[in-house]
Amino acid sequence: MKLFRRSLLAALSLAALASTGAAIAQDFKPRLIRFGYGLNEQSNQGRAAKVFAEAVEKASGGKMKIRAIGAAALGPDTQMQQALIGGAQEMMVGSTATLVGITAEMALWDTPFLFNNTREADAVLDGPIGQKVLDKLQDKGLVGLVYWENGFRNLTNSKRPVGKLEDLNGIKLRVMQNNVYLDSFKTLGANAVPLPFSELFSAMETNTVDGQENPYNTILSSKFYEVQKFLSVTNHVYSPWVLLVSKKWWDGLNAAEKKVLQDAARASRDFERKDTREEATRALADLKAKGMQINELSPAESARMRDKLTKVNASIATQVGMDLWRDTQAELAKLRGQ
Ligand code: TK8
Repeated sequence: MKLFRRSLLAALSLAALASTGAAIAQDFKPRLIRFGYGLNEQSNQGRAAKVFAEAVEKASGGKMKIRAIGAAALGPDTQMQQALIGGAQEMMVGSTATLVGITAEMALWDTPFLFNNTREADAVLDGPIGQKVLDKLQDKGLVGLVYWENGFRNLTNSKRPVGKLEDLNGIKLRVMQNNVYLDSFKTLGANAVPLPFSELFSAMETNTVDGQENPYNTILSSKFYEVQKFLSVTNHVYSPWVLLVSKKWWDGLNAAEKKVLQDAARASRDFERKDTREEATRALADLKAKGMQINELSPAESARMRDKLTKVNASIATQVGMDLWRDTQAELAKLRGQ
């Protein structure tokens, strides 16, 4: 009888092992993970947050539960970052641009026209350079898991069509809260005003600002077309989002729990990029149908904008460090077959 019981137990634990893969069920403690983000549930960010949540719950046998909270209900990016650092919130996804005050190396991603296309963006962000920048977060109390795509940014405003640089003169333009964005748009002649994303819609509605810049997906999902008439196709910078974990909380997880989050993060990244790109290909037509007037910049005007913006590169290089800047340029040259 005793022997029988022992072999039954052995068989049961073998079955448990088989059903959860390498990890054993008791490796997962019940955990509630507050995961904040800034856009609404119907956005690309919201859809990918859901995919992440489902992947985590499934891989942990329902033990690790993600409570995804969108629309900046837990506060704008900067506030959530502080909550993560202090351990009052477990996870978030947000713009790398709002992290520059914490980790200067993040300014690398704000370099105007750094990437020519998403192939270059994926290669650099997912490669050693992207990882190096993520690793810098650790000293500041944050763990960066993966980059999602926010996308190439385009300019909108409610004043006038912007088809050349001079049209930007005096336009009150909301920018993300960091010095690179502020410098970039001042250089272009706009009256740049830093504001958190969560305050942007009402600032445009009340004409506190005239315009803003974001990828097509966000202009669509945040209904900016309701308060912005003109869209200029500038593609002036590729913006990543970054999936962040509170280091304080992360350090209390065991290896199996960390692996669940890392694997789910990668799965959500692959889903998010595909989903975002699909939506972006349709979005311009959708925005036109919603009544926006689209202005394509002539190649000559694009080149003028690009030239002007290269003025900010020197200060970005100083901010992120010359080694990182040079490594990135070298990596891009390699990717471009130069
Ligand atoms: C959402 C923001 C947004 C960003 C911005 O929280 O602030 O304009 O592009 O995606 O992170």
